[in-house]
Amino acid sequence: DLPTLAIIGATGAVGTVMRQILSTRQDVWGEIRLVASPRSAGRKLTVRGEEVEVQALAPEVFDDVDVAMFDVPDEVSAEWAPIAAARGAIAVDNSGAFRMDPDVPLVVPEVNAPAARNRPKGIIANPNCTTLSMIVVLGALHAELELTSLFAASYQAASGSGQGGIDTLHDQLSKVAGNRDVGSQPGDVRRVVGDDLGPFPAPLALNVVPWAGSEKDDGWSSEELKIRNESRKILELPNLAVSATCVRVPVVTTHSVALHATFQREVTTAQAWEILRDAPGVVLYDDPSRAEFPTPADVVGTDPTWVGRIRRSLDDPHSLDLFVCGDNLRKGAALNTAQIAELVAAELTTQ
Ligand code: 2RA
Repeated sequence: DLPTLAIIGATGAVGTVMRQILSTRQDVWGEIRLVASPRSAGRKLTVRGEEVEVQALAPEVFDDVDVAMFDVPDEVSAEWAPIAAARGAIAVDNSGAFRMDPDVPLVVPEVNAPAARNRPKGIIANPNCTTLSMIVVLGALHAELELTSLFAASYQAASGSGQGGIDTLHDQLSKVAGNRDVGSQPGDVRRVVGDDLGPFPAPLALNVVPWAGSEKDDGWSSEELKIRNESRKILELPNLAVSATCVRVPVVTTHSVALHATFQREVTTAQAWEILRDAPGVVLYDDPSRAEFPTPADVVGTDPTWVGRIRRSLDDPHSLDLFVCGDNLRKGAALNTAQIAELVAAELTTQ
């Protein structure tokens, strides 16, 4: 029998992409249960071409479930993933609640699939979308060259802040559209977009905002620390030197990251191309003479991590500079969660 899957948070932005992804996979799951807050219970949603009624989150929804995917806020996962595990399901969690728990593996199937088997709490965590936008490329390079330090500057899309982020960006863009004067005087963009900045601390239309996430010690943002801590855990490099600056840009969906990565071994641009051309889950798109490099507008809606602008550092033969783009709602969230769940499904069906 094929295993039973429950999606907790089936109605949200990531849950919607998850249902699309599961609809392209016909032979992995038996029953698929859709679960959400009591507010959404009773709604009918389509998955694999069938209408399924949404159930309200309660302990009984996990009965006979093999894998439960969580796409809900941290506090909901913190409470309910252990309940799912206690009822016999493997929980695959896309919140921040368990990512740094030493008894919970943090898994990116292309990079550290075997880690998914060691899950003493019955919980597997999915990384943050910014980490996921770059880690498949870094994992492939690290496997050959041994990463020793990383500088990352992100260009994060509005949808990383949820539907409210997308709506805010569109509202602001419609206010500035057609106004050819706006953007030439200090404060004029703020005046035109108004006081309601949605989830962002500054206007996002016609702007870039050097802040994403919540405030942590000494000026760092939560997003910057996630890049550092999660990369260290996934790559099993607890002392990896990492500095990140996270920036929000007026893009709807797809995060980009500019990377400066230093390796134990010397590297050439041609060698990096060779590694990345064959890396699973990666598209090498790197010919600036033909305007070939990844951009969010071209990458959105696709599954792989795209990489281009690969250059060996002019000052250090051990370092590369590169630019990556990944859809933050697909590989950055729903797709990686689905891939982890499929690893577990394969394990269960071969037992
Ligand atoms: C963001 N990475 O882009 C976050 C979402 N988890 O805001």
